[in-house]
Amino acid sequence: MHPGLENLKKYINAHERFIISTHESPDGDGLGAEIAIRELLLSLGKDAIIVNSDPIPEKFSFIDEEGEIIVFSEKNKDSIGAHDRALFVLDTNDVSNIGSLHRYLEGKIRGYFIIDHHEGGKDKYESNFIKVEASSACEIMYDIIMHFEKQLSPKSARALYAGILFDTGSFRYPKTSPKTFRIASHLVEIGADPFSIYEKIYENNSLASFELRALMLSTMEIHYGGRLVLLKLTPEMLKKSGAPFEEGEMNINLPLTIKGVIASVLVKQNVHGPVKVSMRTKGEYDVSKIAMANGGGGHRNAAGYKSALDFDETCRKALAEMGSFFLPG
Ligand SMILES: [Mn+2]
Repeated sequence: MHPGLENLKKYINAHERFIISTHESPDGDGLGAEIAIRELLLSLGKDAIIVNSDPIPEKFSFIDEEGEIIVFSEKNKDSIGAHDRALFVLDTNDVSNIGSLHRYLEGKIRGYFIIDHHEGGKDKYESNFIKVEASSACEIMYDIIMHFEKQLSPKSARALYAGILFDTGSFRYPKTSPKTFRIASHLVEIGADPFSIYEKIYENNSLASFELRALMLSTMEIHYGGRLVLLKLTPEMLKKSGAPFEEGEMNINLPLTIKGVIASVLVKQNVHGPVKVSMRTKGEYDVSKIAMANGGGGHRNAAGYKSALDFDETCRKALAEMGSFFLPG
């Protein structure tokens, strides 16, 4: 049994009312895990609400079938009842990643508990539930619910399947294990439909997002003998295309479909947002170390960080850092 489970049981026993949250720009994994843990907590006789700092991206809106997810705002903050609640932080091991909600909750809530699968945060292993071998937070959540011997509703099965599908890149990233498939199989038996969930996540792009993709590809740079591609996502491209930032972010995976390319780097900035770097690699090229050295996090083949430099400086720095993989000595 994973030691995180004992920590979790103690935490649930110690509190009656909970807030569940996930990282900013929530994805299928964080959202799916939120829906499932709320169902678990309610079935244990607890009170639980889901509150996120950012709205649900359109393509993941199907996960919130019953409209359970509250988007934090100045208007509704007093109705959350923060003083009376303990926090669950899902799919990130850094509490501050939950965004504006974190700044509001600081000093008010009764405690926090992390359920996550990202690298880093080793100092938090002892008192939380962090399992880096897991493909997704949803995979951990499935284990938790099975441990409590609770029935999964079709709604939660669909939510967990969506999270696993998304975080494994459709069952292909390195942490996809035989166990991942066994879990997926069970979720399909309960009511997750692989075709419709895939379609909702991956075949739901707007025309604007296609225009944004064209803008991004027209400025791509090829480095290190064709082994690395640098993509840029700028506020100007977002304004010109009218596409949402999240849809531009997805394009980081495109260069890895080119023969010989083993690394894709995306330098991105939302309108009025900070400059960020995302890195994707194949094989042994570990970008989580680069991310952590810059105050970020992630996995071996997928990681990122926020940059303190301007856009062009960030591009130069990101390229130089990746050079350690490609340059001799
Ligand atoms: Mn995840």
